[in-house]
Amino acid sequence: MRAVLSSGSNMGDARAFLRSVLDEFDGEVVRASSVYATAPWGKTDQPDFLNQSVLVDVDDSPHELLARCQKLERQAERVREERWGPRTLDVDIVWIEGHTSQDPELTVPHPRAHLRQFVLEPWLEMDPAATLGATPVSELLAGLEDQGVRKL
Ligand code: PH2
Ligand code: MG
Ligand code: MG
Repeated sequence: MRAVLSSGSNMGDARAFLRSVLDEFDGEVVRASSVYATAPWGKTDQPDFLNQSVLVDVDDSPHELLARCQKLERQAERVREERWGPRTLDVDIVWIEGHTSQDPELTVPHPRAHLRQFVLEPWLEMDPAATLGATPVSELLAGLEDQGVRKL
C-alpha cells in the first residue's frame, strides 16, 4: 500500500524529529521531499514549522500505518495541548492509494490537505502528477494564496 505522509515540527530538534520518520520507514520510502520552512497555518502565533512529505510503500493496513505514525509522535514526547498548536512531531496520513476513509480516527484523504501549501508543495515535488481525489495537486496549489512555504 502506497501512502503519503506529512511530517511537521516546530519544537525542539525539528530536523531530528523529521529524520526519525525516515528512519522508521527505512526500506519502505519510495521518495522523500525536501525539508520546507513554513509559516504556521491555522494558528499563527507560534514558531515557524519544518515540514516534509514522504511517499511510503508499506505492508501495513491503514490503521497499522496510523499506529506507526502515532508511535513516532509518542517517541518525540509530543504533548497535545491546543488544536494546531506547537508540537515536537506531527505525522499525518495525507493520502492512501485507492483508499478513502471517513473514520474520525483516520480520515483519508486528510480533510484539510487541499488547503495547505505546506502539504501540497512537498507532495508535488515528490510526484508532479499527483492527484487528490479527481483534482491534480498542481491545480489545488495554483488556487491557493502564498502561505509562506520555502524549500530549504
Ligand atoms: N500543522 C498544523 C497546524 N498548522 N502549520 C504549518 N506550517 N505546518 C504544520 O505542520 C502545521 C501547521 C496542525 O497539524
Ligand atoms: Mg496535522
Ligand atoms: Mg496529526
